[in-house]
Amino acid sequence: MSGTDVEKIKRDSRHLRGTVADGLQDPVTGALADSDTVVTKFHGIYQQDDRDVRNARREARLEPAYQFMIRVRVPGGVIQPDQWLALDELASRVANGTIRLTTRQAVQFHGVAKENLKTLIRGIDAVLMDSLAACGDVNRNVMCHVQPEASQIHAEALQWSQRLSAHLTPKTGAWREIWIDGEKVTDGEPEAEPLYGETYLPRKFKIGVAIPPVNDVDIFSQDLGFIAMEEGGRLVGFNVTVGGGLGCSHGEPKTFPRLGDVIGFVPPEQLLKVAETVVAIQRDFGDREDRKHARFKYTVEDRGLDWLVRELEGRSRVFLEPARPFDFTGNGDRYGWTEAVDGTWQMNLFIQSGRLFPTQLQGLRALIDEHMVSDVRVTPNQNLVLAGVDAANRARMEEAIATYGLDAHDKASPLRLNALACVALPTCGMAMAEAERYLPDLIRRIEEMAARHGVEEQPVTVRISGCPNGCSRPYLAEIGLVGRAPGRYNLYLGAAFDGARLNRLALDNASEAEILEHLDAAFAGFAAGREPGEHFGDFLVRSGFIAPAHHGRDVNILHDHRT
Ligand code: SRM
Ligand code: SF4
Repeated sequence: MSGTDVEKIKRDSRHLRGTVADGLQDPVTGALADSDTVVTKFHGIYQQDDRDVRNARREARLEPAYQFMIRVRVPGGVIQPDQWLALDELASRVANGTIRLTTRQAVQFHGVAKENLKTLIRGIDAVLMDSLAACGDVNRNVMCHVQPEASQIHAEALQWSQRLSAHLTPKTGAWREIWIDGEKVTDGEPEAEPLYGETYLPRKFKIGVAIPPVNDVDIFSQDLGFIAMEEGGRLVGFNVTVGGGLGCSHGEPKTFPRLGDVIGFVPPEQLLKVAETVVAIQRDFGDREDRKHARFKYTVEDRGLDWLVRELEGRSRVFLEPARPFDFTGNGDRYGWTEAVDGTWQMNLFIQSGRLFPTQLQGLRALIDEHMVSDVRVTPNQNLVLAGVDAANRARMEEAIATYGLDAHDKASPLRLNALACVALPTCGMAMAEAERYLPDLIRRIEEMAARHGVEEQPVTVRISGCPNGCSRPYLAEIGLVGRAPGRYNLYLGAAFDGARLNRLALDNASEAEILEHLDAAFAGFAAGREPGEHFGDFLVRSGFIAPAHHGRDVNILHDHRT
């Protein structure tokens, strides 16, 4: 669908109503009208079909096995116990029995039939959650570093991310009207969208809040990023980053991943104004014709940072101060127990690819039923933190965690703990190759290889995506795989462990055997030539095994170390 088509659908949708309510009543098909599938994205609802049975159904002349993915918005990733229990119950009653934690700290249900959509959405509304703006051309789930009680600054940053989320949520009543109340607004424009207007943004928009030294939110991949700055234990403000984004398309050099640029510093009280103004700038200047050129990163790239700062300061009258110094050490999670400032404990569980299966869900239910946790938190790396645990309950909790197979961080290798996979097949309509289902095997093979070279204890980030959209942020991994076709991937190498440098194409459209052979050479070099404390990606760049990407445009330019 062209950008112009999507713009028309948005304009005609009467603030995201379309004909969704009528389409839900149609018993003849499990699908919605094409135009409504655009509208429902803004409601956090994606129409999909089970791709494992797509061909068989086509041959049997059946319509695809339509089903829906629902993404629940969870600003900062924090979920209250009663909310978690509701999500859990809905997963088994009206979805496919699993809960998928996402790379943006949200929660997804898969395999929901059209007739169950209302039940599911009403279920999340009943515990004061929603899915509005979890997808669509609006500001998405606002991310925040996930261990807010480690210090005061974490708690404040979380609050700011939740305020940002509330401030930038569309004002339309369509979500409530269609899914909850059922009352139709039939004519005219029922409510104002002061920020977004009739056509919302040209494209999705993403915001993250990072707290150095942890870059778990991958701040440089965000359209707009805020890096919390601390002085004497107090949050004094945020460095602002603009123009990050990762999605690109194979063979289309006009599309590329881009790292956000740090443009200055603002005190906390200016945060909402700055965010709102940047969103408005993208609303007014983003490309509304070509959706492949519509992200904010291209607006920034085409018009330049000086233009952006002038526009931002001119509109908001907020004047940026020079950025403050900061340092990141890694973009992964810290596993295991952490003591919070209030004396409680939090456990960061390792959930492979964020997929929680029924037994694990049962375990979480048991922990919550026994009042062992104050809340659960989805991390930016698809893991789960159990927060507010009493020191006295730690041993009992560890037992339950083992019984239900809830965590294996102490048994998993540093490679596995630093791996991410996007959903890909069988639900994602964009997938060109496997990701989540392939990750466990792929990592096992890389683990064996690292062990052969004696570097198995080195943490290395490995991220795999089923297509170049890059939902697992593969271009920020030391080893990135991006699907080309079934069983074939692009291999990218050399990103920085702290998420501050993109990687670069090392193999194009390669088989697993070719990838493993290439990685074998990389690990051999690393084992022989690394300096103390040096990370894999840094070594590959320093040793010339891979040329660095100085700009996002370099990422897809093949660099073969043998030539
Ligand atoms: Fe994503 C589209 C899954 C994080 C870049 N993403 C999709 C869709 C909805 C496919 C579609 O449009 O039909 C995928 C649904 C698969 C499924 O069956 O569930 C999908 N994206 C995901 C999730 C669930 C991956 C995961 O394994 O966790 C993540 C949900 C995040 C959330 O809770 O909001 C997810 N997607 C990302 C990220 C990472 C991030 O935001 O930190 C990116 C790269 C960063 C960026 O946006 O640049 C990302 N997703 C995309 C793109 C490419 C956008 C672009 O600029 O080109 C698409 C396709 C699109 O928008 O047209 C896409
Ligand atoms: Fe789907 Fe591609 Fe995103 Fe993976 S990277 S979830 S295959 S859109």
